[in-house]
Amino acid sequence: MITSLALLSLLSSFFVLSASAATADQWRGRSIYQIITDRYALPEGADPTACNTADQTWCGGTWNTIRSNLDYIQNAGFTAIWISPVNQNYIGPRTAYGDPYHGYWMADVSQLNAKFGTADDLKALSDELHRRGMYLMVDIVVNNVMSTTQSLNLSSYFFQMQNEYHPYCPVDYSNLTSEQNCWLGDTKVYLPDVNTQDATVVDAYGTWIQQLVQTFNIDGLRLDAAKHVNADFWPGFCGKAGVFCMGEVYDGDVPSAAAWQGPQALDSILNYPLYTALIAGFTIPGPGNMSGLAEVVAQSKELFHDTGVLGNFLENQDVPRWHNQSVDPQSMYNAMTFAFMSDGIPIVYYGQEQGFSGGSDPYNREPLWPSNYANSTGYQLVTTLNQLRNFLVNGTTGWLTSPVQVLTTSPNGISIMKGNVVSVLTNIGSPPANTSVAVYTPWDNSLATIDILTCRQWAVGSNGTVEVQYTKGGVPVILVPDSQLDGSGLCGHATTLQAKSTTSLSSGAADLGIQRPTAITTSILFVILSLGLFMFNV
Ligand code: ABC
Repeated sequence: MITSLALLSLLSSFFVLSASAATADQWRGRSIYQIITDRYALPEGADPTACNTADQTWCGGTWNTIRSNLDYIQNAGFTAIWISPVNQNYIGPRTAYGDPYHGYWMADVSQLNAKFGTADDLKALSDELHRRGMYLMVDIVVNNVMSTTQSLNLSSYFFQMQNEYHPYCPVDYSNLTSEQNCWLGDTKVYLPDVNTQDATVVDAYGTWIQQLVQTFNIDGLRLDAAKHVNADFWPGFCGKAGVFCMGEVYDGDVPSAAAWQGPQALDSILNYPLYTALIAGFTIPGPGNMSGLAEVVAQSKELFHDTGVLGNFLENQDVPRWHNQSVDPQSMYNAMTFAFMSDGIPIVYYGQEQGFSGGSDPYNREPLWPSNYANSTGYQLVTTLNQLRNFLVNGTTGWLTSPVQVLTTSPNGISIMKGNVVSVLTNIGSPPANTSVAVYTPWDNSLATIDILTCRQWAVGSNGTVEVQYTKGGVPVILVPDSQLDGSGLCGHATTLQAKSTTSLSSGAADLGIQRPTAITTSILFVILSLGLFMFNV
């Protein structure tokens, strides 16, 4: 006869499990805001002028300051956040690359990173996100630890046996075995490679990630340096985690990147092939390679297991800000519209919505607080893109799972259609231009459509053509049949989702009708249980 305690813990672990086991399908309709925890918000009274990216040191952001500034993210329509790694980092003298303010320099992963807060702080952040119907994605580093020397002081790590690490060799990127068994980093800061082929390591990592996910109710994982770990490690690891896994495969080539998505490896990867093609298509000045972008879309649909859950981004902590590579704001606005209106989960890197323009690491990790979290043009565009996408995900059927198709490409533009939404995008830039593009849509003549970004009416012409003039400059255009906007809250249409979206709705939940057990329901069920046990005198 199972004891009361065993039964209780079984039941409570069931609730924890059910509460956070977010799958790829539940993430498909989400929109992610990526945060460098140290750089998002300061505690009350902190000096807002003290943070200088060149110093490569801590500026003061924590899990608590994220929690107390979630409105800025939720009001922009995001339904998930991705935060920096949460585990203990190197503690020691400053290195040639400064201090581990970014969270990637692992020491003992079984401990939390006290620089960002306590276990209760991380739980509080997770609970507050879930109260708002938002998901928590945590960055996880299993490929390596960090060391200032080639010989490891094993006592400072989770794995303390020499054979649990691969011997030192620098990564040779032309050789897969070297990429997976040699050490990232360099001789100033070593990143000793963990032996993820070792059975003890595999088991310990499995138990560790299961506990971390359950303890903090994590909904998804961003897996650092995923291509530097043997692919067959991931299904077991993610199985143990029981949540959506998005791997970092820093590779712009579709065939080699696509090999990392699927039952043999990962649920998803960061879409570096799309990033590389968006840069080549939309940066000004730039190659303006729109046909290359169309090619990547076609190849991706053919080779990726599921383009709908790939992570679409324009910026992150490893690449220069978009505005550093392309000053004209319209180039980012058009590229961002592509990322939101195509297949995949849109990811916005903090500060992108404020037009930050830092260069390579460390200059692309600027503090956000000097922006005063302003309702900037970029912030407004992101908010509208999220509002439309959340409506298409929750208020319509079929948009999320209908594969994107390229309607037209030209040297200065590309038009895509997903579901019944046509996006006409260009790289001609801000200056008004006496040019236009004709887009052939499958729509009937005289169909009334609305451009979501200007709320202007557009009538479809003969043969389903829509003519886009650039007399006001190269702004993105998103056309939706007017009749399909009821309930969206956009362009004067009533809203049926507004109330839900700011409270409990999560893009996935609406579709699948799953409501997270709130604290109240859980405790009621708990009381019923303990009553039951009492009655049965178990
Ligand atoms: C520190 C300094 C840097 C200095 C570096 C040596 O040391 O700050 O200035 O250059 C963390 C910190 C960094 C820190 C590093 C090392 O640790 O955030 O500040 O840099 O100490 C992940 C994370 C990243 C993190 C680490 C390490 C890994 O996102 O933030 O860095 O934990 C490779 C890895 C990738 C890694 C990335 C930084 O390096 O694969 O996991 N990112 C080619 C290779 C890629 C390689 C990339 C950049 O170059 O194929 O594997 O990424 O080095 C495309 C091609 C790509 C090609 C790119 C360049 O061009 O398709 O294949 O990528 O067209």
